[in-house]
Amino acid sequence: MSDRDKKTGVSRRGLLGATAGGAALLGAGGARLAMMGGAAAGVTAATAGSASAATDAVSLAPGELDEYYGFWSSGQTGELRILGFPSMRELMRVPVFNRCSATGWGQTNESLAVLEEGMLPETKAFLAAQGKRVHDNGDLHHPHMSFTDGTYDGRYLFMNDKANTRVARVRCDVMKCDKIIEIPNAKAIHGLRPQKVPRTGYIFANGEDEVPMVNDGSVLDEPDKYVNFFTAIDGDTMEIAWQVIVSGNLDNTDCDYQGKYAFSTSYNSEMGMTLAEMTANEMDHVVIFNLAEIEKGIAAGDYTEMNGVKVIDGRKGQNKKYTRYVPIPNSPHGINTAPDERHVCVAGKLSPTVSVLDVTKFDALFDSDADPRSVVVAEPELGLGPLHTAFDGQGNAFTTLFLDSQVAKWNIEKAIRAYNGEDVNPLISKVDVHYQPGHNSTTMGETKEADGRWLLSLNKFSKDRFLNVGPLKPENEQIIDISSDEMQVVHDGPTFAEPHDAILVRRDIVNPVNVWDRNDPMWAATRAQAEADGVNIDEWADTVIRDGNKVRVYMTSQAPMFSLDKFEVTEGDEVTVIITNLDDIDDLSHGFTLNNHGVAMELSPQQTASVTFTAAKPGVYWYYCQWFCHALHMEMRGRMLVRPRGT
Ligand code: K7E
Ligand code: CUA
Repeated sequence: MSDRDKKTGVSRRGLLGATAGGAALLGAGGARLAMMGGAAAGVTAATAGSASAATDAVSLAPGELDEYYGFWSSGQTGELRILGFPSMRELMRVPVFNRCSATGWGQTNESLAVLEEGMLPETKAFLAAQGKRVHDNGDLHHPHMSFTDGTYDGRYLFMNDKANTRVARVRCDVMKCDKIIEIPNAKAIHGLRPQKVPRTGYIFANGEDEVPMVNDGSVLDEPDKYVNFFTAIDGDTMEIAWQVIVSGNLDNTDCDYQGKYAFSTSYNSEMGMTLAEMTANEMDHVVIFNLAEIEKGIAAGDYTEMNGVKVIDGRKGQNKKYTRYVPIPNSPHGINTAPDERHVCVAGKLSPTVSVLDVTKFDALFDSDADPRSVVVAEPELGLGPLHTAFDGQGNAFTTLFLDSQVAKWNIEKAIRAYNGEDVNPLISKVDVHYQPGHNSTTMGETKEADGRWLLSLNKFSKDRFLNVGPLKPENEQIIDISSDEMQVVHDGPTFAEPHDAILVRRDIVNPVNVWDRNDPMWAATRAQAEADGVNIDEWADTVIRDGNKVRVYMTSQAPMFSLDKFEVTEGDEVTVIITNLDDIDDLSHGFTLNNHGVAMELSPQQTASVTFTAAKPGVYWYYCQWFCHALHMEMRGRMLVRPRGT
């Protein structure tokens, strides 16, 4: 029990009671958990860190820079967050699947183009029926950077939207989203990972929810008609390369360091629809995808075209060239490839075990009819509710234990020896975290350059760790010093809904620009329109073009003024305001907010952005710059006159 717990009189075990009760509801799975409860006893957990020298290591003096970029998901907030690590200072929010009031993401024409470009036609029609053009929510779980030769290369970040079945890309040069695609056939993209070797390459994306193969509303309770999809996306073009139909719900995914295989955990191998059905089996599985065979199968025409995608049948019992199903206990969740470039750790969730797969045994699995379990080389019992595993690059693994509210440190090689009958204990130590951890992440830990310096535990509940802010509490992300075998919690970090995952990237890998390139593709369409209108948007512009009832207002910003301090339109006009920020000094962002029109957008140095609205209310409306840019920032404003129709 931590000091904190003693103070509040709330025991960690007591807090767990409620959650453990929840597990019991799962029936067979819960019973198994309860039975395994004592399995990992014998290792005492370290107490959580109190203020000490170690906490100094994560705090920075004013003006100092962090050693790592942290790229955080934000769950149902839908954005990507950038934190400095280990200070945990939030540096930036990058809107992706959400609507952003500050930057105009989801409102500017440039962002709408990104949001609409990769949308399926049926979704466009569906949204139109709701009077909308784009979704304004998303559920971003898994942000991962592009790789070259097994480590991060600083080009892109890729991420999923579980809520609306999308995959997005963020450019690391400007830290803006430039591509969003909706994945056909699949539903609820969850696990997502970029190919590590030779480069990214493919983005692997799991469809979590199974749906009837023909989902036209005529099928509900015919489980054999339900299917699920694994998708490979080309990370360079953001087009779908191929899909594989699989058995079972896909959860998380990862791939090897050889460029040959991707693999996904799958819960609900039962293909059940209710909680009881979904947890009936003691064993679910990991699906292994043979990339070369799938590519050959596609080339040879062994696919069905579904909604424009080439789909291979990789269901259990189908053509074994493409997939193999490895039985794993019990509703496995996280799947993480170790920096040793050989071992893959699969967290058991409802089983207290982590199953270790050896990728060097995968060839034999596909070449012969070997027992799929032959690729399992260890299965240590670590504690209750193992969800995700991170690595230190020195042969050790760190697994979050959701139900136990702990992180277990264990040694992969020792786990293999124990599995082979040797009398060794792979478990090194445990530490209490606060509370109920999901993902965890080590510095550079999902690359071959894992450096073993810090572990981040992303805990779902914060309970008593912060000032009470009402029934909705922040989550708590804790930093753990892993420089010695006794792990020590050195920092609490509250976060808003609901980061699942984060990656910690050495700062030398990430090198964004300070000022936009005037020829950035982000506003190529806007530039083409300006050229057609005979307006040079790279220089001072103050032109109003009338085109029927469409009005295009070109202006520029330069602290502390807009080139137009007024313009006139007529009631009912469709008005597009196009602004280039001519300032090219670091940090000199302006913005354009139009009063009582719900219009606001960002204009960073050398950026062009545009926004379209209908001038529906006659009158004078002030527009102003919403980024404090100059001593005369308040004076950086102008007027739009909307004349009544017919005047
Ligand atoms: Cu474990 Cu969506 Cu990565 Cu949450 S998933 S924890
Ligand atoms: Cu420009 Cu404030």
